[in-house]
Amino acid sequence: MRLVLALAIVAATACGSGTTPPDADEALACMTSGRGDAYVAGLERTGRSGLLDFKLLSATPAPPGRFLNAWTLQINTMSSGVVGAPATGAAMTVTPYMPDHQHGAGAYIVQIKETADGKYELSEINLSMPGYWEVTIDAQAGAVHDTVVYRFCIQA
Ligand SMILES: [Cu+2]
Repeated sequence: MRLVLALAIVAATACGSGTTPPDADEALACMTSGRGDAYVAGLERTGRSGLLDFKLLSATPAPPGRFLNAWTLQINTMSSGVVGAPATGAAMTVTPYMPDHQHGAGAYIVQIKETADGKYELSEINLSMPGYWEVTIDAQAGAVHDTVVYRFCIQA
């Protein structure tokens, strides 16, 4: 009975409102588990389908931090593992998600603007809590569709 009550309290406070202090322990647990990507400028990932190449050219702040983030992303086509031409005019959705708490970025919608061929500025990426976040980028460039996930441990 006592255990059940303790678990209920943990569940209630894990994803609390702005009145609860940030959970520094959760950020530390994320780092220790090694689930997050180690941020470097130019962090490159091949999409799930191997059709697009994603390169996180820069992040503000760097490494990604709590609350609002802005990223510059280069997307190129890919064929048989070889990076090709810039993927211009891509339609994209960018979805931040905290799987451990099963919530996203609240009311914030990631803003996307192409500033050069295949180069996209993503802003208002709201990583609102310390801990493990997944940012899924889904891109449709012409007939080509691919998805990539960047994973970061966000500090308090
Ligand atoms: Cu959360």
